[in-house]
Amino acid sequence: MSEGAKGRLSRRAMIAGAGGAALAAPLLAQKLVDLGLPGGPSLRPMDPAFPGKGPMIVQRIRPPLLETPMEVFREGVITPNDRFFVRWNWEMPSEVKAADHRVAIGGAVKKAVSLTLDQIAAAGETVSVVAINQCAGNGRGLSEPRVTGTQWGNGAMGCAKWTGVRLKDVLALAGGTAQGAKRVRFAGLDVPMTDGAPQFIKSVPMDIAMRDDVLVAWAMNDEPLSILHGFPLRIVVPGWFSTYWVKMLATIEVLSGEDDSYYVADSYRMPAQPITPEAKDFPTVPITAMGPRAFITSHADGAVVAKGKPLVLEGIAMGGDAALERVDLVGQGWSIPCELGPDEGPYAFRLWSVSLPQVSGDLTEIGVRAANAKGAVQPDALVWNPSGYARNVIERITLRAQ
Ligand SMILES: Nc1nc2c(c(=O)[nH]1)N[C@H]1C(S)=C(S)[C@@H](COP(=O)(O)O)O[C@H]1N2
Ligand SMILES: [Mo]
Repeated sequence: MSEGAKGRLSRRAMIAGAGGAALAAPLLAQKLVDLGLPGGPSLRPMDPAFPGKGPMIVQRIRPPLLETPMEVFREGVITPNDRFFVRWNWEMPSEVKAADHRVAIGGAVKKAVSLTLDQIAAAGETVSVVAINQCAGNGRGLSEPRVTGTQWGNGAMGCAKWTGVRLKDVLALAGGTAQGAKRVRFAGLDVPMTDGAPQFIKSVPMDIAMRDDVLVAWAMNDEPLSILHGFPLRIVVPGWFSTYWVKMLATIEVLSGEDDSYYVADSYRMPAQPITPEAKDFPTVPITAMGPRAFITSHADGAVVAKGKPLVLEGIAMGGDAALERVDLVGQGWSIPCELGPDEGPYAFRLWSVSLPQVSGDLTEIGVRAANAKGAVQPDALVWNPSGYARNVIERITLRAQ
């Protein structure tokens, strides 16, 4: 590993703390944002008072659920740390001491170990990957009919450069996994807030755990992870929804069987086949890999554009678990290919733009449709599911010509 990266890990702050008081601070100077949610209250406060954060849409204060305003995605493919969305299922510790932190590796390994941050950093080559961290419930607030869960707009996503070591190199420090090992499970330092509630633990199949780009990461956009984003270490699984990207990593457990824990066996699952909202008792599958998505960021729904003039539309797109192949601007029965911006790797956002020579009238219900290298294309109609997971329907807006 490079000396620079090693230095970064050991030289960084000994303690990262969000400051419980700051987290509980009243929402001062509230500005309200309208997320355009069809099925219920749509206004949310914007609050700049969270530690290390600029203005964020506050979905919940404790445990924090902070959404990124869409205009942030205009700035480029990297989402700045101070505008990156935050999601905790349970309360997170408000302080973590790096020197005392250990990651315990156990279960179906040759030798159970408890590792310091320096031992993790020295596990292998330091690797960086630019990847989108997207909540499985991103955009679920736009579902019709309404679904349960945090009513996110589309700002529960962000793209960062993540730096750490490979998970497989960390597992090797425990002598490797036993034959027949099936899954690798992760737990953080956060614990349930109510008695008897399940801990937030998640596991991935062995073949995913052994991928060269699945990391135990300590840096996000070249800064140590903040407490909100999982100081001191988090799992990064490029192309998979961030429910698997366990923060404040404290335990790695290799399983020799299936995972029957709540957040894998009972939650974060989707109907195996499309269902209607009335359906009961249907088979489910875990949500895992992401699909392609694209967003118009240059114009909001209802924006006014100049009639008779040229128009440039811009935005961001992602391929999901494969490289972005193309983006098309689509209207009612027409489509125009968009130009793609710089390629930061298959798991990153990519900018797109398209120039229309002349606006002749209203642009009604236009959207952008992304397709990825695996042949997945964004659907025209919402594939509704009871938790609004994995939304990737084409998002449409109308522009008024004047
Ligand atoms: N320890 C821990 N890790 C976690 C979670 C959690 O509640 N606890 N939530 C997961 C979910 S559901 C999401 S969407 C992402 C959010 O990552 P972020 O807050 O860094 O954006 O963290 C994941 N990792
Ligand atoms: Mo999530």
